[in-house]
Amino acid sequence: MIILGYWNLRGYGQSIRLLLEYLQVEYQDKLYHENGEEWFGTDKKNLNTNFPNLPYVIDGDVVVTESKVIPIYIIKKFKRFDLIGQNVDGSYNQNEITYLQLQEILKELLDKLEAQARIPSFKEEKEKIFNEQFNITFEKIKKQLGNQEYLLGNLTYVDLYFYEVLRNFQLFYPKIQIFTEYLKRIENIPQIKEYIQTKENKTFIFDSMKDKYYY
Ligand SMILES: N[C@@H](CCC(=O)N[C@@H](CS)C(=O)NCC(=O)O)C(=O)O
Repeated sequence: MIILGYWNLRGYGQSIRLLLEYLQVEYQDKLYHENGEEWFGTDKKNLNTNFPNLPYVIDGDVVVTESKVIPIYIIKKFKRFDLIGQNVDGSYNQNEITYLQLQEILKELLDKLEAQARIPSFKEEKEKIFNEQFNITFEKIKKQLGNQEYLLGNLTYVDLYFYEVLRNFQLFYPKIQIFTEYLKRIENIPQIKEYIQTKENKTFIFDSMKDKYYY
């Protein structure tokens, strides 16, 4: 059985959990306690890879780390090339490129939010920051989405990632409604719906980390 190892929080692990749920793969959601004892004390040293980190996936003898790479491993394993915008025969597909672009853009957006939210003045200035910095990117993504159901037309992993980015924005910007229909659409995918209703860990960030953010 695939083991997904990550801290007991959403973070870099959540969209990978959503992918495994979407694919209805049986997996162990190995959650590490925030005190880090189990991870740093034992498992990190014993993980059979030159690049031990969280999240990781263990699948038999295969160990994969790096949050952008793990989904590719899973998607290739289950031959769902469509979920990374690829054609089965490897021939050129513009979606494969747009997928990679979106992944970078969305990661930057999330990193920027997390960096900004660690600055004490964020609490007072967050609306201004949203309008001056984040909204520009959201407008571009809106254009990409257009009238399609998902960012590349059909569902890909980047939608599950974008979903998680939007959930983060909801936490820091509860009053701003963005991509509401799209969010609902993702949440209504049967496997995702089931996961949210039954297993989703509502704890967003460690209690200890909450102190690091201003919202
Ligand atoms: N580039 C890596 C970064 C991973 C990373 O920074 N992981 C953090 C949590 S988000 C961590 O605590 N890693 C455990 C460690 O450094 O041993 C990825 O995208 O997976």
